Amino acid sequence: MAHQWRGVIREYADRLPVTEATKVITLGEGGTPLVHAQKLSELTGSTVYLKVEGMNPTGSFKDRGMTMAMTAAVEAGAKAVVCASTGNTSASAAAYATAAGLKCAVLVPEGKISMGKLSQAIAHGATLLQVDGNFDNCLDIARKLGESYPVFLVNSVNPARIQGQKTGAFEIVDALGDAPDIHVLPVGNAGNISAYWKGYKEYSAPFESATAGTLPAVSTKTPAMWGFQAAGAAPFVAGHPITEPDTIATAIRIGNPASWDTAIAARDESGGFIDAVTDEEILDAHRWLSAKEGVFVEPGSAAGVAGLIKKHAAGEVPSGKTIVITVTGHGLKDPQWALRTEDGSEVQPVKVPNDVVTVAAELGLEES
Ligand code: AN7
Repeated sequence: MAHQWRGVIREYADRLPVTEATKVITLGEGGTPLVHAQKLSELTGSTVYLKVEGMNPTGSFKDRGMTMAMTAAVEAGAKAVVCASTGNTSASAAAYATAAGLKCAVLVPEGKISMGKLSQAIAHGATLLQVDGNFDNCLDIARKLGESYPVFLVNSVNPARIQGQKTGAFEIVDALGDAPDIHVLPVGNAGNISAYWKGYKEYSAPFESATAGTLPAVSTKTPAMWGFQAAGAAPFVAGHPITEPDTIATAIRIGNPASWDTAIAARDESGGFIDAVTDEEILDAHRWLSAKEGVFVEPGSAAGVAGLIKKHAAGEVPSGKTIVITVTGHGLKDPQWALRTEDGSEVQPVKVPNDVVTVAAELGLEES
């Protein structure tokens, strides 16, 4: 019988802090494609998959956590929610607040979020304030608002967010039949690497469900977590917060990650690492995904792929393994980068008259 995906809370209810009575706020998030990356597999000699999170309702992985955070907000009797964001969290919060019937305020760094994300927050009716500061400054303010004012904080410092986002790991194991050997992803505020590691750990051991007793282990192993930051915004590589983070990948332009300790734990417990890639490497990977794999992502989302390509060039990617890369947000969020050529010039589509012979000639076609 045909099955409609019910969103991550209902699909994984027995592994989330919800009950039968919970009023679930969902837009049908999760259930995203795990796409075999043919060219990356050829390159590395490993089997590489892309977890395409741009296919979520608002176009990024944030929706997995937002369904939980908004459900928790409603449960707590909140009337309004607030978040700081480099763009995707605000788009997601605005949409889910609308679904929940809550007011939503979002704080974004002025001039540093993409047009697509800005328009989503506005379209969904959020009150959007552009702060004269960076994401880290926005998050400081949002946390203080959550502590001292009647607004519910839906950033990933809210544990409900991490609970929802761990379902990405569940879906990958469910699709592959076991955990991959290596999991690669971009790292910004570090909620996602923390959430994936939590998910992989929970799936690799018996789990005490609040509603369904002891659930057996689903996977036989956990992957090494390989995180990649943008070189200009790489506090984990520096070993300390960065006060002036800078990168064209605005999604991950973050200098003082909130989930610092859990990200370090994910890195170390999994036997992985967190490294950096340059903006140049990010844009090359962005082009690789579009032109070779058929997957359109936003620049920040390409950081994991950039990292894999870089590690391969250094001879540090094993062959014969299973590797999953989370590509976190849709290319339509920030489409301008696709219209730039490698030398930085703007792509100009060729203009033709309304005439089949000229069009055929321009396409190099001969009449058959
Ligand atoms: C496309 O929206 O922080 O390491 O405020 O949008 O879990 O922060 C976005 C982060 C990766 C990094 N890829 O994830 C926000 C925000 C995309 C993103 C990240 C983000 P985390």
